[in-house]
Amino acid sequence: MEYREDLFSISEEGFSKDGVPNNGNKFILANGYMGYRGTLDGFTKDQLAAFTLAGFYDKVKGKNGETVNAPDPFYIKVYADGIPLDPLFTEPESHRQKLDLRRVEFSRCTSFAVNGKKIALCSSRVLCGDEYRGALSTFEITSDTDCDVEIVCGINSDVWDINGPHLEGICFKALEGGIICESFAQEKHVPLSVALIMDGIKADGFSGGIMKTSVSLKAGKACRIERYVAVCYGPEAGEAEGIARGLEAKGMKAALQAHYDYWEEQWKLNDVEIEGSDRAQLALRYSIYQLMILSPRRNGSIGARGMSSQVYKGAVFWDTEVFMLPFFLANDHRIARNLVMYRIETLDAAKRKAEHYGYEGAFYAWESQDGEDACSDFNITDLFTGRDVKTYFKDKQIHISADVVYGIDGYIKRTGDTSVLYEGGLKTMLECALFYYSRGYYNYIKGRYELLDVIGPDEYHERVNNNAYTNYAAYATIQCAISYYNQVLAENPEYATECVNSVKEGLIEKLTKFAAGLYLPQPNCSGVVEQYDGYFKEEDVLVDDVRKRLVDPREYWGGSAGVATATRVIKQGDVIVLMTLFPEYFSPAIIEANYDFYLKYTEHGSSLSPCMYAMDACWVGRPDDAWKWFLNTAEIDLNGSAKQWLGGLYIGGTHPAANGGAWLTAICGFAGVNMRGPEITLDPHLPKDIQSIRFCLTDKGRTYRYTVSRKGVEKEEL
Ligand code: IFM
Repeated sequence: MEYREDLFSISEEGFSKDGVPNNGNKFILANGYMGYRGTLDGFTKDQLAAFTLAGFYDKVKGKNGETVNAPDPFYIKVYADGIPLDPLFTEPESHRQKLDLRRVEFSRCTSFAVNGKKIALCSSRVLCGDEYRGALSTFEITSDTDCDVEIVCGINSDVWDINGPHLEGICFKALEGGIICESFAQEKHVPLSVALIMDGIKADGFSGGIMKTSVSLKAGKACRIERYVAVCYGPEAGEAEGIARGLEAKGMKAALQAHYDYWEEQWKLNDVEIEGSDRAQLALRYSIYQLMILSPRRNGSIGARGMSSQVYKGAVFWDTEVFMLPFFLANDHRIARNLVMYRIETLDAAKRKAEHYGYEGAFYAWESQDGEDACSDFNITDLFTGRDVKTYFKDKQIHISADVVYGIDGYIKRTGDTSVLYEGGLKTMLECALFYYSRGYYNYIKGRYELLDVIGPDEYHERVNNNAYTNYAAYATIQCAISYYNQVLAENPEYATECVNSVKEGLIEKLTKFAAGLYLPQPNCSGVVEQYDGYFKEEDVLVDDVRKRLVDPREYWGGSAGVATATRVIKQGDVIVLMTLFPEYFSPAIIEANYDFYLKYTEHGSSLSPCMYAMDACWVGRPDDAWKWFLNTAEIDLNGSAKQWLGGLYIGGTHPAANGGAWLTAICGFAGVNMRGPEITLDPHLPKDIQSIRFCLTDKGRTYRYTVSRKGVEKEEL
């Protein structure tokens, strides 16, 4: 397919103040190490400008921990005759901003008419793909008349924090041609340095990180400022100046080319081409962009809001294993391994959490910050009283341990890399299985094991018994643990025995008995699986009727007083997640019955929701129904339609799980790829709006390009 710029970029003409917060998400740049919101040069925390560092957590006493935002080295303001050339204060003649998805580059051009002069500001920025601690920016000022402008630029250390301030001991040191900002994150005194070297402007006279200078512009001749940046923290904090200088020595053109080349390679494997719908093509590519820019550079995982801000505390949820990991399993097994190892390496924290609640085994963090649970006891603020509301997300969403095992299992199935089993993977699965065993309750009257007092994916119904998703997922965890144990036992009996004994003696027998007796809710006579004990007795009312009961649109629908709490209305598919993740337990007819039943009760209050319905719709042969869910998911960050508020809590930002869900729908739904079997198989269900879909999958070290069309499936090795 020929390259079309309009399907590899997004742009916006004209400037609107109201669009600034959403554009911060939509035009975001990231490189797996740091993310910079899509705000304009010179914007500050008031416009939600943020330079977020992935996986670098800090906790201010008495507040929630969150990722650290670095001081902003892209800060630059220009004044002509004292008038700010800033669309926030001076209406521009024209404004265009663009995100080039292929080159992973943000650019803008804004022109102003000031006292008879036309002055244009055009800038671009990248967070380097190759040297990921580096960043580059060009900034050009052009006037149609000779004139003087004043430039105010440097490093803005007044950063946006939700639960800050995190940075202490902020100090600036002059560098030749630039400045460095040194600080440390207060909790563990982790040092952070941001270095800025500028060419094209005399960089001196800084005060508080900012300098002012006057520049004489010649008509039609651009004043070009080049900025070379590095952000380093922890033991690498001392390297910032060297990295920035290294980039400067390379020169802007070569440094940018190295960045473009890096992303060109990433796109070669990860792009998915859709024929028939430009709208779907751009939205899917944008989703792929979002996932690629979040590929962690180090050991670590991906936060539920990526690097778009400190929303959700920068923490890692089940979003990663269930919604994002499959994308990396398609072609980037190194990143997939890192994601899986993140959980394996945080096993001790999960064991501590289980112990804290009086259980054995591993209870993974609902909101993981290096394995510790960052979820607070009061996760919601009541809109009317301003009081914190007790929620049970971290205490009762026990399905997270099963999701972790689902991820490890998926990784091994797809890659065949069993080394993770010996690097803690087997132990992790056994510990998770033990957790469910120890959490289980034997119901003597019914003669079965049950899982009581839990929250499933539908968070509007807290503390329910026998949530279908949780029970099945726990069952699958135990089966997985036993099966991998047997595999390792056959390969390396000594290791398997030592591993299982280190978890609990006689564990395999206990797990076998527990799994055999664990209650797995079965479909009723209409084929519907009850979401939890008593769900069918909840008030039978539909989503729109419940919505009408809201006093304020930002109200939380769940919790003790939510409008959905005592009704059948659910936040996201719950039984639907079960059937999407574990279709092997259900026939297509049962999946279809549940799709039809639960859809009308689903609010889609979570961005995770529509894609699960989309995949089920494909699998039951209704891909045209899936189409709308697909677009809804893939466009979520393009149209900013996702919920921004949860009670009084701001939850805006990007939605990488939905981006993963869009990819899942295209590949595993429309193209019908099954990646969880020993071999890749395809059972396509193309919606009428698309003619073909083309993508790469890497299998056992070899990469193949698949083309799925109405004529069938073609496969060629690359
Ligand atoms: O993990 C999700 C959860 O399922 C619904 N609330 C938001 C979380 C983060 O995306």
